[in-house]
Parts: sequence; structure tokens; C-alpha cells
Amino acid sequence: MRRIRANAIAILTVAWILGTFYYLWQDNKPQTSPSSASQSRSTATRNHGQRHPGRLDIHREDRTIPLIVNTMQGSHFDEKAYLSGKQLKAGEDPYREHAFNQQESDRLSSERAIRDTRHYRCAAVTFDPDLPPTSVVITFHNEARSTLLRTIKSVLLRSPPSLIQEIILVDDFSSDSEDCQLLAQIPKVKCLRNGRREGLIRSRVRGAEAATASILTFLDSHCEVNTEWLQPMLQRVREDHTRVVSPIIDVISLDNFAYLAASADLRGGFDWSLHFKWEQIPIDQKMSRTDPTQPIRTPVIAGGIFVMDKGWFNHLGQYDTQMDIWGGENFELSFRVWMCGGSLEILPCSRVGHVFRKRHPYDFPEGNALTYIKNTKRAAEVWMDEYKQYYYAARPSAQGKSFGSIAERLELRRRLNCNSFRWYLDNVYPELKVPEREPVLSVLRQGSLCLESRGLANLGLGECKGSAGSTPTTPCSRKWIIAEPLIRQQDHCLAISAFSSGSKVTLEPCNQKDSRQKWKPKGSSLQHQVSGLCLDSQPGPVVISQCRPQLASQTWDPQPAT
Ligand code: LR7
Ligand code: MN
Repeated sequence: MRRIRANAIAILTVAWILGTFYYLWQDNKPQTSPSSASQSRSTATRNHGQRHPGRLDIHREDRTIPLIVNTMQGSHFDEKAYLSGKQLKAGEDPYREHAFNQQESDRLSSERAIRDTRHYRCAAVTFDPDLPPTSVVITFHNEARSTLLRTIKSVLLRSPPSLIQEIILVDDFSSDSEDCQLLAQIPKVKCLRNGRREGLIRSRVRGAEAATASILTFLDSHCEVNTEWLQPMLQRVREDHTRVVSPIIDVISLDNFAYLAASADLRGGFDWSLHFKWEQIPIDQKMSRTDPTQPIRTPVIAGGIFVMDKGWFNHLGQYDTQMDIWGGENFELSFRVWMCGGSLEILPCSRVGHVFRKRHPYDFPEGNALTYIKNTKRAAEVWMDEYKQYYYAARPSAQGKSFGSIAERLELRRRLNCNSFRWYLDNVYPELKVPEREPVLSVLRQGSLCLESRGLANLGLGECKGSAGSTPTTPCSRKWIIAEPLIRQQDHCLAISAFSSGSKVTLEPCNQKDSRQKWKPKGSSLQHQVSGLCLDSQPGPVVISQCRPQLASQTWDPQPAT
């Protein structure tokens, strides 16, 4: 009996040892798919230097750093030479060339660790095992080598290899063409170089057209992606290809390159001058958010970092390629996505760091201000309908500036049968307050004479020419605001004294509800709504009398006051 038990224990022990070895061997065995192969190879290399084929050098930490890949496997890329090829000279201002502290960036490892800034509940979210791969498009113009490399390596190191089809660099005519060429020695990295400066908008379109995956991911050239940044975005887009999604954009300090968590309850907004700003999620939405991993609907995206289905990108008209250099394309894309049947969201479980700068380190051939005006003006003219007047009111310098032809974009909007800007305001961004209409000042002409007030109780006709105010208490005020049903001068309104023919008309403090103050146009006359009588300048005081269209004293011709 005891012998049987001893045998059983021995068999179990051997089985356990064999099982453990099998498990370890399985875990380290070269895989058939290229992506998972590079994943398992790289983990070993990263931790132990060059790996000897066949050696069973598995260590505990290999499995605790799941998605770390050795991107440099089989690569001719010489990182040291690449980085040292472009270093700050002694005494050089480290901010001059890139508007961030290049010295600090150069000092940091291209594979530095960053804090996982997600809400802790994000770690428990699961994704489809067969998410589609993406092409990552990064455009750049004279980016610092160390930041650009860190952007690329963070993507390769913190993404499941099978999800990265390729990284397409679009070198927007940087002064040194080697920046891009050298990086293309890294596996999966491709380099396209513009033959002239195009700006980020046309560059992204070029990158997107070269992409071979069905999903596009855009990144700025000075980012670091964080743990599981990609999966939440691919998941949302695969579930519904009309969603355009972006991560929470964390802050990489432009001074010391510290990686700082951004607030998780912000969304993208703007004011009427089309100036982008981060804003709090409206309070009602905030209250109803019980799950911090849920997407946040956003009226606009910041613009640089987002994932979009390639077919949907093309269907919706890519970008407005007549926009130059920088700016405005994020509004144009955001309005278009929402108004033409898609949606925009920020996914709190996806985090990407970005170096926010205080100035542009590069030149704008047409000037910074003019370029921004041209680009935003195109967005306003194509997408904002009558609401573009508020853009012009907020940005008067945009009036009269040339902005090229928008015929093609208007045709695109028509073809896609998109909603109106009014619809966008009502359904997507009701928090954007529409300014009160600027009151238009008019004169009420009768031949060469105009209706004027000389104090509150004395209305009459005076020469239209000559200076006149718009306040009823100044002598000779001839400027009126005609805002049905009221006809007013500042806060005083035309009012009848009684409802019978011949009753005198005077000025009284405006009161929307007072039926004595309500008027409407009738042909070329002005009719009092309740009595049905017409404003009459008959010799003597201004009164109301039976409407007679031919009567010159009842004919009022409203014209803009000069
Ligand atoms: O002529 C140029 N050609 C380029 O390829 C000018 C710029 N670029 C590149 C540049 O190297 C960088 O990779 O375009 C990218 C964006 O330029 P930045 O980093 O100088 O601009 P930014 O970070 O201020 O830009 C934000 O707004 C832009 C409006 O046109 C773009 O949409 C950027 O992508 C966008 N960046 C982000 O959304 C990251 C988060 C910042 C915020 C808010
Ligand atoms: Mn940027």
C-alpha cells in the first residue's frame, strides 16, 4: 500500500517536472508567424543581449514584460551612429532648433520606461484576439533625431507586433534627408520624402495613400505611446468603421521630458475664431459616466494622434489638400466626420505622450498667421454655413483674405449628403454658444426724409443726410433697429398711445409683451399688428391711421444706416 503511494508520488513528480519543461519550451520555441517570433526573440535579446539560438535562457521577467519586442532584430540600423550624427554643439541653445530641450531628449534612452498612466480598471479590459493591423503614419519636418526615434521605438516596443503592419515616415523636406533614410533600416519602417515642403496635411495624405493596412494611425513625430495604447483604438474602429478615435494625450515636458498624466475628463472644443482648446466634459455627461474606461464623445480632435479606417478616410475625402503647412485640418476633419455620418471619440484607456511646444520651430513660407487664416477660412467656408459669420466676427482679419477655390470640397459635401452645421451645433456641440446677432442699424426713409426722434415723445421727419445718433434722448436720432415685432432705438421702442386711428406714436421702454409695441411690415408700410393701422407721418405728429398703400406718408423704406 505504502509502495503504491510512493510510486504514485514519484510518477506525479516526474510528470510535473516534464510538464514544467514542456511549458518553458513551448514558451520559448520559435513561432511560425513572423510577428510573434520577433516578439519572443526580442524579449530574450532585450534582457540578455544577443541570444544564442537554442539556448533555454528563460527568466521570470520575460513573461512579466509581455509586449516588448526587439525591433532591431535583423536590422542594419546603427542607433549610436544615427544619434551621434546630430548632436548639440557645446554651448548651443538646446531649445533653438526644436523649441524643446534637445539636450534632455538626447540624454534619455530610446527605450526608456514610462509610467502606465491609465485608470487601473483599464488593465482588465479585454480585446478581440484578432484585431486588424494598422499602418502608422508619421510626418515630420526637421524633427530631433532622438524624439523621432523614441516615437518609432515606443510604437514597436509597446504594440503587439502583429498589429503593426508598418510605420510610414513622411519626411516633409527636412534639411537632412538622412534622418529618414537611416530610420528606414529599422524593420517595418518605411521612408517617403517630399521633393518640396508640403506641410503636414498633404504629407499625411501621401502617407495614407502608401499605407497597406486597412486601418490608419496618425502620430506626431515627438510622441511616446504607452501600455496597450493601440488595442482600445483598433477595437472601437473594428466594431464600427465610422468611428474616428484618439487617445488621451499625456504631456511630455518640453523642459525635462518627464512623462506626465493628462486629465482624463477633457474633450476637444473650440471658440468661434477656430482656436482649439481642451475643455471639461459637460457636467451631465460627467455624472452619467459610471465606467472610467468608456469612450468620451468629442466635438473635435486635437488633430495629430488618431486612428481611422482607411476606407472611411478615403470615402470622406481624406483631407483638404489645399491647406498648407499646419493648422485648421483638425476642424475640417472633425466637422466632416460628424456631419457626414461618423463620430469622434477619446478613449481613456489609450494613452500617448506628446511634447507640447510654445512656438513652431519651423518656418511658414507664407507666414504663420496667414497660413492659419487660409486653412481655417477654408474649413469655415465649406462647413460652417451661415455660422461662418461668427468666425469672421471673431477673426476680422480673415475677411477678404484669399483662400483658393473650395469648389471641390463643396462638391464633396454635397455628394456625401452631409448634415448642416446647425445640426452639428444641436447634436454634437450644443455647449458652443451662438453669439447674439449684431443688431443692424437702419434708417426709415420717406423720400429724402427719415423718421427721427427728438426726445421720447416727439417723433417726426428730418433730412436723412447729416449726422444722427441712435439714442432717443439725443437730438435727431434717425437710426433704428428693426427686430420684429419691435422697432427700437437702444432700449426704447415705437409704441402706440391708443388703438384707434389718429393715435400718437411715441417711444417707450421696450417690452416684448406689450401689444402696443408690435409691428410688422406690410408692403412698403409698417403695420401695427393688433390695431391693423399703419405708421403715418401725416403733417403733424407721427400717428397710426387706416392703411392706404399709395399714401406717401405711410411709405417707409428701411435702408442700412451709414
Ligand atoms: O510643415 C510641416 N510639416 C510637418 O510634417 C509642419 C509640421 N509637420 C509635422 C511635425 O513634424 C509634427 O510631427 O506635423 C506634426 C505636427 O506639427 P507640430 O508638432 O509642430 O504641431 P502641434 O503639436 O502644435 O500640432 C497639433 O495641431 C496641428 C494642427 O495642424 C496638427 O493637427 C498636429 O498633429 C497637432 N498635434 C496633436 O494633436 C498632438 C497633441 C497636441 C495638441 C493639442
Ligand atoms: Mn506636435
